[in-house]
Amino acid sequence: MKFALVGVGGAGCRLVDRIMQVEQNSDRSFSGGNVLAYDTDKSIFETLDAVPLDRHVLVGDTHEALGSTGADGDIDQAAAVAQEDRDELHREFDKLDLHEMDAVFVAAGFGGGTGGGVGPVIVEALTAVSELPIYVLGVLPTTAEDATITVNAARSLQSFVTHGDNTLLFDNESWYDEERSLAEQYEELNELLAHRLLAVFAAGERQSADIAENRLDTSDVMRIMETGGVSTLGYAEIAVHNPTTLFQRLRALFYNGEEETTDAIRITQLVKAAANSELTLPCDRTSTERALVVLSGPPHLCSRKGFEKARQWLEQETETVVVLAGDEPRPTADDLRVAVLFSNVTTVPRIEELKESALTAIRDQS
Ligand SMILES: Nc1nc2c(ncn2[C@@H]2O[C@H](COP(=O)(O)OP(=O)(O)OP(=O)(O)O)[C@@H](O)[C@H]2O)c(=O)[nH]1
Ligand SMILES: [Mg+2]
Repeated sequence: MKFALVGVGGAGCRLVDRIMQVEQNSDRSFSGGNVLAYDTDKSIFETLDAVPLDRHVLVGDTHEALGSTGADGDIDQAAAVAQEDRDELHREFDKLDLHEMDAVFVAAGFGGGTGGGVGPVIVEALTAVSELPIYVLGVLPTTAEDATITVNAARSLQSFVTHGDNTLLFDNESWYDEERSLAEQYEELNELLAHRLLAVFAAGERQSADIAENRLDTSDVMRIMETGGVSTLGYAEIAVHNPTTLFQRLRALFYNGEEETTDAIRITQLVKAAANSELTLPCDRTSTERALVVLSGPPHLCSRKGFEKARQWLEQETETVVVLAGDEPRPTADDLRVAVLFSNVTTVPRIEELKESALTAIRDQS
């Protein structure tokens, strides 16, 4: 799938920058440089490595209400400024070659003033000007952060889900290490999310792609995302011995006569491990509406039988009729990777908790 990337606020810009770095260091092309980074705080732009200068968009610099460090957690102020400067913000969309894209991802930290305030305005505007699906890549805060951040996140979640076509979430609370400061872990967390996201959405965008057995189609990914609502990703990988020459392969076959069965079992186990892995947003898997499973690795080790069995298992496990599957061949790889996308999950304890904490915080303030 080809998708444009739009980052809003600190978390959004850092995430987009990380995803672009992965793209530049790989043989894949998915955004093709179609990127924008919006923030009310200009200091963020100096920290970006991959997003080029002409794609940095400073929001609200003519508004005195915003100080030199931007919205600073004030979601209402940020949203008001974005609404006022709407036309200027939209003009930047012209830099994106949307005709070449299948979708747009708008990334933001939901707890931020800028991410939570400017983000939904941008999502709404993109929906209005483009026929493409506008997906949100959102980060939920930790429970240890300020009440303002919790309230922002609960409020912006509502707006993002309303305006976006699907909202893929990452929960900092579930993933960060309490022993260390959160900011210190941003890079690792972003890396982890980028890796999972690309395992699904950039599969098939390799320039040297072989023909896959069961090729993952962009239309399949879009069909899974069509549900709207909130989505989450699971992931697992294992190292494999990948004999690449014919001689090595024949020798492996000679020493391991039951190769095919073991390959099938390995694939089934790997899909189960991915589905049961810690999700980017933990949830009850049976509450998902649709699911997608993507397998990637050396084609001769991607057992078709094992993969189909695993897909059926996932169908039962999630009590879902629509479970699509696809694979991405990487002939010289020495690992197998499986990513699972659960779309429109409705039983999500972290979201209930976030809403309750936000209500308590609002009550305490008044
Ligand atoms: N995983 C991850 N989370 C982040 C990152 N940066 C910020 N966050 C989270 O997102 C929340 C919002 O932070 P920012 O994105 O910096 O806020 P902003 O959108 O710039 O908004 P203001 O600075 O308030 O204008 C934080 O409270 C963290 O929970 C990041 O790089 N990675
Ligand atoms: Mg900021």
